[in-house]
Amino acid sequence: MSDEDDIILAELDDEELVQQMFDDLYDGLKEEIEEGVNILLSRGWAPYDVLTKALVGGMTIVGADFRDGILFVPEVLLAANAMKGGMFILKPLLAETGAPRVGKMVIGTVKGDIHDIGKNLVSMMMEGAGFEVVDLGINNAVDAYLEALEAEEPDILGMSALLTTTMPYMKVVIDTLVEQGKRDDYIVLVGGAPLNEEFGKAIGADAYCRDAAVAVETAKEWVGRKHNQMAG
Ligand code: B1M
Repeated sequence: MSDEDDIILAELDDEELVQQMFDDLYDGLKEEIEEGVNILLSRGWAPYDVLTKALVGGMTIVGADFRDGILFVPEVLLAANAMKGGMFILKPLLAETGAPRVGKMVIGTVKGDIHDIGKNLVSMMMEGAGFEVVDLGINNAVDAYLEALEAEEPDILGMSALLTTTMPYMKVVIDTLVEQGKRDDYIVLVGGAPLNEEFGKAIGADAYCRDAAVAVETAKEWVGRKHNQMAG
């Protein structure tokens, strides 16, 4: 999509640069994405704005063309890799708020599902908001969640799923917690593009989180509520 040879990113204005980053993400150009992120930061952009406006914005275009059969898995993998390059630069900046520790979360993508960009973003934002995050990675079976909950004793269990075929697995995890009498020990938050509030309720989660910012707000609210209950 882009004619990289002719373009010097630093010479573009903000709007042009973001458009160019959309093209570069589409083309899976990791170094250009990293450069674009650094330029926007040097111009005073907040790390969160770089993340949502340039990177997530670009990935939305990739997602639409993937859905429509214009892009295929290898190309989307390259785009994902480029996005991760940008996220790697932003991660310490998002975590740099100096916020006191407000709670702990274990999070992982469910069994059968290898999408991790959204989950990683949620982890980064939660860390930035002062949560300790234990990230279990992708393709987690129920035992992986249970072992981590036992070992880490978090306030929150977070689960991510990006496929309509894998999202029902969240219910398997929650049902197992119920069977073992452990469901009420944790706040269960779920997220991922195909989910919605109704699904979250139906599987017995405490809340569905539309995006990473909502995940942070929801986590703070529920942890605050839990601590108040314990205190009174
Ligand atoms: Co996949 N893929 N993919 N894919 N992929 C989707 C999800 C799809 C919607 C594309 C499409 O058709 N438009 C489609 C699913 C269709 C469906 O089920 N209805 C799809 C498909 C079909 C597949 C394969 C089956 C393709 C194939 O092999 N034929 C395959 C499945 C592999 C598997 O998992 N078993 C597959 C593979 C891949 C890649 C490996 C190529 C790559 C993943 C790379 C990676 O993650 N490391 C990939 C990608 C990149 C996508 C799209 C394009 C982008 C996903 C993404 O990263 N979005 C995606 C299309 C789309 O979603 N528009 C697609 C950006 C990210 C920031 O958003 O993940 O939604 P998201 O996360 C958000 C919120 O959802 C929320 O907060 C995040 C940040 O704001 N959130 C949470 C997410 N998890 C949360 C957890 C929480 C809270 C909030 O816990 C508390």
